[in-house]
Amino acid sequence: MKVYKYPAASDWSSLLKRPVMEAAELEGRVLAILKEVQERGDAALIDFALKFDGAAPKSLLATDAEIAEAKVLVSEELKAAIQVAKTNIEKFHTAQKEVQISVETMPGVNCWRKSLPIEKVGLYIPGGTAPLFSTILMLGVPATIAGCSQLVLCTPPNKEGKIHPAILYTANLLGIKTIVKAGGAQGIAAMAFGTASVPKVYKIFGPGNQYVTTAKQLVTKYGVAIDMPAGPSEVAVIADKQANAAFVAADLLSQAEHGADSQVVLISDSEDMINRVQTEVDAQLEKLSRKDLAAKALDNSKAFLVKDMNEAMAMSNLYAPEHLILQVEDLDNLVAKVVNAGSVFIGPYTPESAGDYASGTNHTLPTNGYATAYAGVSLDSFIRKVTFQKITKEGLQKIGPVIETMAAAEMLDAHKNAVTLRLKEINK
Ligand code: HSO
Ligand code: ZN
Repeated sequence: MKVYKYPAASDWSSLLKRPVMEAAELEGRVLAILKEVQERGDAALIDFALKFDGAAPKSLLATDAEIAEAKVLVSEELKAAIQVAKTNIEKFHTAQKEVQISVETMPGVNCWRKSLPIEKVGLYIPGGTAPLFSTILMLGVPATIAGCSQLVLCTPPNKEGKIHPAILYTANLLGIKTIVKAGGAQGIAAMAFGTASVPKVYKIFGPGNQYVTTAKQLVTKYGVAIDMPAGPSEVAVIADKQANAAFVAADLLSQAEHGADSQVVLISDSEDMINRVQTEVDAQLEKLSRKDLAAKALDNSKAFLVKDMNEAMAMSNLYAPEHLILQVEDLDNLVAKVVNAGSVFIGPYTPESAGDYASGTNHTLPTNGYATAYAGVSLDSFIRKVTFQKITKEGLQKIGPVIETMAAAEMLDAHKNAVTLRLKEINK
């Protein structure tokens, strides 16, 4: 980690810049994949699996036999852990249901809003170096609570043309019927356009590599919605002198191990703390199975020494991290000052891993500074709030003249007439 001591506030935004992706070249390659899938459907998916994943799957959809096999392969311990996580995520997301309230804005003018589920949703689950079956819980649980009627899951097959057992097990546990062996941009294309085996969906969710991210962005041009724009995963930790350096280091490393492009930021008002964290990071890194990936991420990571905790929070708010971890003495004071962050982890015993897996909050969060404007995935991401209104005769007599006056001023006669005709009939 490179250490920056007391950087001037005017330099903060350039110091906190995320690396930019080479978009143009990638876009061309991804567009070609989208086009192939759009034109050749299932046949293209099989060809791409052979080319990118190393095997052509015998069937594009996971079979009952494969699901049965996965149930045997997943340990009882893992099944029990998944169950606890699922229950907590269910509790937290069920509580997000809104009670429908009808508002009488004027006598006889009633307006209300109803949450309607998005009927068809697509969940992308990365395979690759880490099979993120926890993401199935984060997307599948709220989709089910929302009442989405069709859930389609796409994930890359391995070299045997199969899906990782924990992914299959979790998807089946949630009752997801359509589990497709298609990863990368081709998986996104399949859900966006539909193929003989893959139903077309209205909204696509989930993390992925640069191909997946670019594909998601591109299919929005075809009328498909996406959860949010995404970039590499990131964390900022604010730690003061009394923080536990080993805990801080472990949290930084847990983010760094996601990938070489992960972003890790430490902000402290204590130089001694920064030094101790560095020592701990070096020691803990050695023991990690993914130490090469984590080390690469750490190479691009930064530690900032700042004047005090106010400055630390101001810097974090400017960075708008996906995850923000606070390990400071005066927690309440600092928590109150959080403005921009995807999800906040408070105190020494709240590691990011808790939210990544099991505490109940969602781990699909805005990266790349989008925490300034986007929230993470929640129940709301799977519904549309549709407005309804009903006006009585008396109501229209009250509000009608207002509408007539405004329509006339906008010179929209037909709008005005829609009211005038009715008022004439009422007053007959
Ligand atoms: N930290 C990741 C989520 C995750 N971690 C899944 C482990 N598994 C992005 O929020
Ligand atoms: Zn994680």
